[in-house]
Amino acid sequence: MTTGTLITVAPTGAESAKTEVPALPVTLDELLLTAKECEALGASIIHVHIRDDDARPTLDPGRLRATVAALRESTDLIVQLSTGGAVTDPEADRLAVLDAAPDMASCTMGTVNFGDDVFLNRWEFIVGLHTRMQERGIVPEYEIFDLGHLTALRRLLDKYGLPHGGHVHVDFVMGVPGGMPGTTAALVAAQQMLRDLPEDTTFSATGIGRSSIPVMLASLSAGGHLRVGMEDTVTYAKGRPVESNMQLVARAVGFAQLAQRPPLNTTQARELLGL
Ligand code: KMH
Ligand code: ZN
Repeated sequence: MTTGTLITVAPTGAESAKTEVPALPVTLDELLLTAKECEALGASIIHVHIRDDDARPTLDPGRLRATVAALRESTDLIVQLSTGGAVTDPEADRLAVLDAAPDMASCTMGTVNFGDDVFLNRWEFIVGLHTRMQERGIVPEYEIFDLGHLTALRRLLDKYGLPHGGHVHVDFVMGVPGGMPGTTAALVAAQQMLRDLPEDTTFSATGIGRSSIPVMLASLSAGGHLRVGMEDTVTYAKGRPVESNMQLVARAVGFAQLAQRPPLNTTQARELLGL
């Protein structure tokens, strides 16, 4: 049984506009302040999407490198870069994210309808991400938007071997319109499918929008970990916009403590993830 809880903060994402969500951290200074405060509250991993000077999502290699360096300088958080980017980002730019040499990077395990868009993740592209991360010593977080993505993960590991460090960690991204719903039933179904993966595989879960709280509670009670942040949730409660990422991390920490699974610190998190 897992004793502590990994808490990942996903502060920015690629979908919300700064004009509509003014509290969204989009500059490097805003990101660093958020990172430091979330670490102090109990986050151990930061899942990073960056923005350009006009607050639009970007995968600019120089900016990504500078962001990784600045986060390492100011925090002890595990830096996980998004290779998902925005739905419009080309594969080559998404692969080039790994050149910024983060501790971890996301690796989405299949294509999914994403609201009115399609989040495209071809098999060959997934293999490219997985094998490059193996070569470069980057630990993947396999993003699971639907149950079939776990079948794809099993196939990937069977054919190409374990990730760097030997530990498999997945993140259930639930409640995306087009993916699995953010319900306890779906979380349990996804957890059951982990039986086909290495025995010590760990999972975190995040619920988009109003599924945030049910998914957190389901994940904690099933022995899973938590991801929260304004990438996934911009409404704290009915009629109440999220004020900051810290507000979401503080709520997640409170739930984890209630479940008697307090947050793992960054050293414990690195140990668990094989970093
Ligand atoms: N922005 C979504 C299209 C990831 O970061 O790897 C994809 C996403 C997943 O956020
Ligand atoms: Zn993301």
